[in-house]
Amino acid sequence: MPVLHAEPSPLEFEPAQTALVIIDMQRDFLEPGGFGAALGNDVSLLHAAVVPCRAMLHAARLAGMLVIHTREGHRPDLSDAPQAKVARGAPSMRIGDAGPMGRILIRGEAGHGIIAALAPIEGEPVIDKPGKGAFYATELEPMLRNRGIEVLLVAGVTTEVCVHTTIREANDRGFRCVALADACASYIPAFHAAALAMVSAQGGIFGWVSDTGRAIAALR
Ligand code: TIU
Repeated sequence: MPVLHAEPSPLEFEPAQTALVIIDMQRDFLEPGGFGAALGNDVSLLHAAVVPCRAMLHAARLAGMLVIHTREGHRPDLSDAPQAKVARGAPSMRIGDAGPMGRILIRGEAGHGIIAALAPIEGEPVIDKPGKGAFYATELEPMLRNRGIEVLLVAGVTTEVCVHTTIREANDRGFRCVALADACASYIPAFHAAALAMVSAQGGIFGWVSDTGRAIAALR
């Protein structure tokens, strides 16, 4: 069985029981004029994750692993958007407002789409999620259980928000999670580092931390 070198310990994994989960690599978070920018963030900070995600995606496809993509967003009528989320803070544009890539964080709009470099292909499920975690109000858990998935390699943005929430949700459900450090990114670099440290601390309280170089080497 392949061994993934990781902190705090090596992890044996069966590729057929492992999924690559790429979180929210959407134009709304990575490109100017979307939700991330509306919150006042420098979206260029997320670009560091694109090439590692692409390399991991390629390796996972070659290995025949399950690849799952997620997108954060809401129905056009906002019926699945908590008022607390829509009203929060003082963004330049709120969820549902019209922006240069269409309505902010709304399903079907250009900004809601996954960036071209990481576009899903036939057979790769795309999970539309209304929250931060990919398990909340989605079909992700049965999808993983039905395929016998036990290990999740997790990449995407942002490390401390949707990636971390998903890893926490998965950990409580019994999945072994590996955060791929270089394939994750945050608008706040100190939070990226802290979020990764939190995963592997205390003997791996939420899981493991590795990187795409080590994960791709393990699949060879
Ligand atoms: N996908 C995700 O992380 N959603 C966010 O809103 N992240 C922020 O860091 N704002």
